[in-house]
Amino acid sequence: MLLYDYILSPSCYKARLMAALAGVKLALRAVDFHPGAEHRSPALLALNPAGSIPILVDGDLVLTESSAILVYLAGKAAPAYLGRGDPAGAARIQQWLAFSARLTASLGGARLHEMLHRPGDIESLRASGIAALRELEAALFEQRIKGETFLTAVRPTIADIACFPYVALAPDGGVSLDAYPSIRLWMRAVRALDGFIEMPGIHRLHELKPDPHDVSNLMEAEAGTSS
Ligand SMILES: N[C@@H](CCC(=O)N[C@@H](CS)C(=O)NCC(=O)O)C(=O)O
Repeated sequence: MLLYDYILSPSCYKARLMAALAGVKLALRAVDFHPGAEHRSPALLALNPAGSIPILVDGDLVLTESSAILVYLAGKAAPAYLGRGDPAGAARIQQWLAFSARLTASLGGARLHEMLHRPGDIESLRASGIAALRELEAALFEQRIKGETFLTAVRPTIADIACFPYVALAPDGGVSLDAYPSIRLWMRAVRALDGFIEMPGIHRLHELKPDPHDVSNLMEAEAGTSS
């Protein structure tokens, strides 16, 4: 499987992270996203007319949406990441996959504005990002009350992997995560998963890894740190 990839892209990182968690070996083809805008070159537009990365190629199959790539990688090698398959659970995962596109547009847009000087209304991008973070915080708080660490269950699913990167990188766009304790606990749980990999700006846990399924462990760990 070949991933058209850019190391600083949170959307590409979703695919790399899912592959790592699933134990799938990806061949990486580095795309000169910046400054070369290679994702808009004729060769890449032929693969993805939308002009975005990641793109995953597996034989004749070409996937150009990160959510579809997560479904494919999990389906191939880590079906637990697709949830239990009950109608409500499957629908909730889809709900979060759609929500992740709002994170890309808002927090991702703010990050592109700040890091690559993309034009855009930074205050409006940040405001939409903060609105999305508030929704996420409320949902994760509810999950914790139910004793569930992740977005749809006790165990992580592709919903978590789809939402994690742009949230974790929100500070790059000037959006602080200080006001969202449930989000910070959830990010720790994701970073503690077996097989977790880093990207620039998202690091492994330096502390002794807590059990991501034990909420009280996570709360204690969070209380003892400022990150
Ligand atoms: N809907 C796409 C969006 C991915 C996306 O926004 N990728 C960024 C890189 S992180 C991109 O290629 N943007 C094109 C551009 O900014 O020119 C997906 O989820 O795969």
